Amino acid sequence: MSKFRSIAFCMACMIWGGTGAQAEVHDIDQLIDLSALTPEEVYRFSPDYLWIEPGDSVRFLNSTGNHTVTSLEGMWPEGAGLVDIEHKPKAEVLLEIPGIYGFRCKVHGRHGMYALVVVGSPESNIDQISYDKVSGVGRVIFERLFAKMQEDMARR
Ligand SMILES: [Cu+2]
Repeated sequence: MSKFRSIAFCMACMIWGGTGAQAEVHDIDQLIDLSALTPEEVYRFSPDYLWIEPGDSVRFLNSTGNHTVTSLEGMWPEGAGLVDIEHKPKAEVLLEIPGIYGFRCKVHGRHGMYALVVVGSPESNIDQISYDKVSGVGRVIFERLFAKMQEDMARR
């Protein structure tokens, strides 16, 4: 296949995806909301939970100041590339491998700044989820996020 044709083919996969569905880009913002009542609401990802399809991307906004977007050890599908974003107003992450992805802010993780993204299906790593790298308040946050995920699993 010529170089031109292989590029054209790849663009077609990106645009149309394997199933014919168009890949989507989902925004997750990073906030410092000083009007919030609790520390875990002051420092947060918004939204802090998404269920997306393989091949979709998450565009993280405002990884600036002290915020980072960092893969959470113990909540990351095997084989998926690690993420570590800082000092970027916008950064897009393509998520192709199905599973549960945990994200933390390195600075505000202790205040519960975590997010959970399910790509396709949680099956691949749902049995290997570990809270070892999550602080006390993080556990409370993840219990809420996992409850949302279980509601979605029941619906699917
Ligand atoms: Cu932060």
